[in-house]
Amino acid sequence: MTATRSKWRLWYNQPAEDWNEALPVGNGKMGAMVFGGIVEERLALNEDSLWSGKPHDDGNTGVLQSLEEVRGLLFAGKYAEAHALAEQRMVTPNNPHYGNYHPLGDMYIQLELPDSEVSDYCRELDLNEAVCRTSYRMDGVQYTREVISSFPDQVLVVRLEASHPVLKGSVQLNRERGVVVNAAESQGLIMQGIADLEGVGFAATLEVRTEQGSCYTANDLVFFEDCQAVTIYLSASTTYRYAEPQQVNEQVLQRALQQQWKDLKQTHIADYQKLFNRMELDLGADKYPSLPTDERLTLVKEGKDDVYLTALYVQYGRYLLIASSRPGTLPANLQGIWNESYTPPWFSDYTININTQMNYWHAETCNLSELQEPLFDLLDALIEPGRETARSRYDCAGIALSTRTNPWFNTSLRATSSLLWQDGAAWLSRHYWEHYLFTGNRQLLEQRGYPFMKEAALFYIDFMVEHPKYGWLVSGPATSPENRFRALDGTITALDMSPTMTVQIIDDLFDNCIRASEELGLDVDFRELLRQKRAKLPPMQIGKHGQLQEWLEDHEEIELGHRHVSHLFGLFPGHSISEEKPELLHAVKIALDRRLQYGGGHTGWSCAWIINLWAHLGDGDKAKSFMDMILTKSTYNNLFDTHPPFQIDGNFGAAAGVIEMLVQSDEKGIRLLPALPTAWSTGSIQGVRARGGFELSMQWASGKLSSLVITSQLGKRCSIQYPFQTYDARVFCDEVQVAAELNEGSISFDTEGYKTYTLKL
Ligand code: FUC
Repeated sequence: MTATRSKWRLWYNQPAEDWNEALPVGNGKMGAMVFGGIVEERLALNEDSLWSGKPHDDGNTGVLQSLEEVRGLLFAGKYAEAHALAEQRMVTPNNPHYGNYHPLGDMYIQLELPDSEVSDYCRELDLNEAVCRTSYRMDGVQYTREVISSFPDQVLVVRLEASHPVLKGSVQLNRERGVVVNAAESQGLIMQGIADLEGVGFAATLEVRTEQGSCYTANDLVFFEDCQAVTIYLSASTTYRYAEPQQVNEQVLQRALQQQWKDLKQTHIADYQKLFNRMELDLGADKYPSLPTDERLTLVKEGKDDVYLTALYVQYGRYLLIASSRPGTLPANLQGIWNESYTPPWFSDYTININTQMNYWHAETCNLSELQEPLFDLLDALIEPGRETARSRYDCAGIALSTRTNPWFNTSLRATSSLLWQDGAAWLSRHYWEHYLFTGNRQLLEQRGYPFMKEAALFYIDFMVEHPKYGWLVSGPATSPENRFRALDGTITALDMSPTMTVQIIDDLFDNCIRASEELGLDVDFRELLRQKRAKLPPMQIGKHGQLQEWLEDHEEIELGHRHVSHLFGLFPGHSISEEKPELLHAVKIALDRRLQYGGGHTGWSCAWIINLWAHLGDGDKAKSFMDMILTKSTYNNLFDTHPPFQIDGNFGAAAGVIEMLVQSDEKGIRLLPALPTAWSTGSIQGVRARGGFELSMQWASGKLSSLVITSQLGKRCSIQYPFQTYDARVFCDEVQVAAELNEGSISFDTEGYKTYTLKL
């Protein structure tokens, strides 16, 4: 086995020099960054639930007593006093027990190799098989190494092979903090420890099997010699899920060891491909097939165009979600599941004022719907703590989630007044609703989605108050994440009542709740109440620069290029602003242009959001220029997004953005090639999903659609928007022509009773 020629792969001619060059594998639970060293292999290991800290009570005393006063001061335009009082009474300092996502440790494999030249070195991450490979030749011997993290067998496996029985070396498990490593009874090691600050207890258990040669354990090392092949199996678990992690590891390893390596690997590949193979993408000819990934990236940084690298980035975004978010695991955190630091940026938590949501923006469109399950599990687990926070902080029903949460389900951390933001639950609830729109899974909507959405809405019913001057229903004190402004009284603050994003999120939530309750035939009175309240929300306002205003008043922006573009939520991921409201759409464009003129989009995720916004403004060339910016400014050699440092949201958000350039959908229908850039004039996509339960495959040439096949999973009416009048548009189904209404640039037809349609152009 040497390096493959799989279509989708990241590959390099040298080992990783640091963690940001290593290659990620994962099964949602166990992750590793593989360095591909020649003499020494390092796998930096992770387990998704390995958190320091523990559940704790932040105490919310004082918030409620100050709420009316802070609101009164904001209504009176006394921003300085409101800010001071909120800082004093409404913030909750960081509690160390909030904890951090911690590394599991490292596996080191040392090889004793001849003192000779290395040739034919290659290190690759094969996205078609989810296998990480390293291969090289020395002294006439071919050495190969494969690493997988298997979801079906819940083990991480390293397989070393040599063309002659010469493999000699050792395997070790290590961790900088708080572990004991012991030899197992067989040929293995057990590493056990407890994470800091009364965090989880954990165990990593390793077993080594060899073909030919011998193998033995001494101290905390497993040695092997004269082997043709060495297979290392690792299982890791924590007390977050199991009372006895070590016992669980033993059971997992027993099952894995009964299988031949090739069978275990095949089961892993088959399981992975069930997800990965659902979508294909081609944005044009690959100009540099013989160049390794890092060299391609350098070319792009020098201004060359590389459509394959963009398509690879999308497929990598899909790979990374499959590797970091599987049913039964925790959702992908700020770094997915890959982290080597004990003090990772922002705790490597769930930051829910954009980042966690962005992690899942591509899940539905990229045909990985079920990978949202961990997010839904998190949401359900947040209901009780969210209720408690809503009650104790604000005396409100429903649930209140602020800027961040974590596997301890903390819902009360608001360390400065610029984090006084309550809209986390409302924003996250749209993932449940969108999941329904894409899949039609009514049972999930009824049992979990709608109850969560309703809880989120109940909070605002209680929390909103009438603005004394305008009569609008407003929510606050609140912020436009994480931006500040200079108020009329000169105060620099983040606090206001109902910033634009808050209005848009509440509007979106109420709208979705109304639709869901209609769909389910539930809660007629509640639905009516939501309609009444929704009608009283503040309008979208246009400010002095012609921009969509970010706050209720047209405050002076102080950081004109701020990374968040919160007030543009209504364009994407929301859809309340569209071409039906041209004035607002224009104001969005001015707001976006202003942000960019002053350096906006400078973090990876911010740039990724901007791709999606330009896609929804219908400007493919601009959208592409920000995809290029991701590659040039915010991408490490292993194609991880960098904030900086590494943060995975940009990987996912940019993948989503590319898809939004090709297909968009809402209740009005499906738009084909809504923002196709000039440079992607010929291409194809298969298996992309649209709302209404549709799956599409299409090709385009010279910038025009040339074929389209639609598969309907729910038998719903399908409306397609594309300038069909320039073509002879007919819809065929099994050679039977389906009656289609041909309107201005759109085509609609019923899919009832039919499965697959081919649109002849
Ligand atoms: C938000 C952003 C930061 C960072 C953090 C994890 O707070 O403003 O840029 O991405 O999340």
